[in-house]
Amino acid sequence: MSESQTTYIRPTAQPRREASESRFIQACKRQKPDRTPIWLMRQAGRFMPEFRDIRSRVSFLELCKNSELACEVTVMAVDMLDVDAAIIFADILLPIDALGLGLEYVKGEGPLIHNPIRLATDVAALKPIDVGQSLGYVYKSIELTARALPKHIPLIGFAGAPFTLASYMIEAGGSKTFDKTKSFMYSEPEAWHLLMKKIVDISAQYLNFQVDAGADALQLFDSWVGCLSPTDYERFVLPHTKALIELVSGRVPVIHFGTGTATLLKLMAQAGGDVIGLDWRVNLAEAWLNLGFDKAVQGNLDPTVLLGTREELKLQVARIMKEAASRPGHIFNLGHGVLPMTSPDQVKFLVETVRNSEAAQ
Ligand code: 1CP
Repeated sequence: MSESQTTYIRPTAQPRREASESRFIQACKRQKPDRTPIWLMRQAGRFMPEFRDIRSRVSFLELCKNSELACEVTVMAVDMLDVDAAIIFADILLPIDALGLGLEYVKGEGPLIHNPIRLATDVAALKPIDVGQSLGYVYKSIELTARALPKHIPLIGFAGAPFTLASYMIEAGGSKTFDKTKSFMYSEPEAWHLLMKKIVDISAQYLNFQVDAGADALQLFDSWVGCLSPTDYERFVLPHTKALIELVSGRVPVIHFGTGTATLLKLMAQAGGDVIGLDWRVNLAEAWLNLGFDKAVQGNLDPTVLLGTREELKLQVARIMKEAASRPGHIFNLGHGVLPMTSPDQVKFLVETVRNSEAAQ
């Protein structure tokens, strides 16, 4: 699958100068912005009544594939929450749909993949896809959203990291133990590495294509990679994630995020990324010291703190700001996505609290 096979559907978008000089992008580059930027993973989602209202009329996949609606939802979250960055409304599993593995989102149960990868022959049978054609709707969503957003708000494009994407393909959905993924990895190492290479190839095209469409930064979600030991990460994941990040680097900042990764952070940094996303299980100051201050960091409030009192929320925000110590290169975020039962008012209160935090000045 070579670059030349890709038929990008539109020319490269016009650069958005103000967004590319925004406080979020400055922080990604470890410059010192006027205050700590904040955005939230899953900021456009089920915690918002307006989102649930739209979802009552269209299925999740329809929403992702309807670029006008995807644009509306992305911009709505920024308008309502007053955050410093937008993330395009899409899903990490869309390339699985494009690959023809039969992706379905089952109400109340999450994603289901009808034709999972179970055998080495399933990996060999995966055909290259034309990203410009099969995921062209994401290009269009980004292009529309980059135009619709306030000039100074950067737009984040994203993809699942190779391990997390492979885990969905093999498990046929979400998992707690990742037993099928790991047993495939251990018993079919050659097929595993081929699968990871195929995912890297598609994802590199997909992410570069998002930058062409107007994304000002990229985030790689390795949400479930924390289920691996450091040695297994090094053997089965690192070379592939590194190859992917190399293929998309140098154009816009890249955020490399995972959860349960306390023991993997240094290896993740080795794989690459301008910014490393931290979950709440680590102390931000210690994690940053361990990573080295040549990386920016993003995080790391526990999303469940939003379900507690405002006093507790203020305490925890103050603690995180203190851990970041006004060092250039901190982007405030949750340690994982906003939970669906979160009150929108509490999310707005968090954004205001970070904005008014003394250490943010
Ligand atoms: O309305 C619904 O029922 C759909 C819920 C939903 C939403 C709002 C899904 C299904 N995906 C999304 C949007 C989404 N997903 C966004 C854009 C919105 C935003 O962040 O503002 C992004 C960035 C994602 C990324 C994503 N999808 C991840 C990585 C982040 C994370 O939470 O770790 C993952 C793992 C997915 C898979 C996925 N998609 C949807 C669900 C319910 C899941 C998780 C399933 C599981 O737990 O395994």
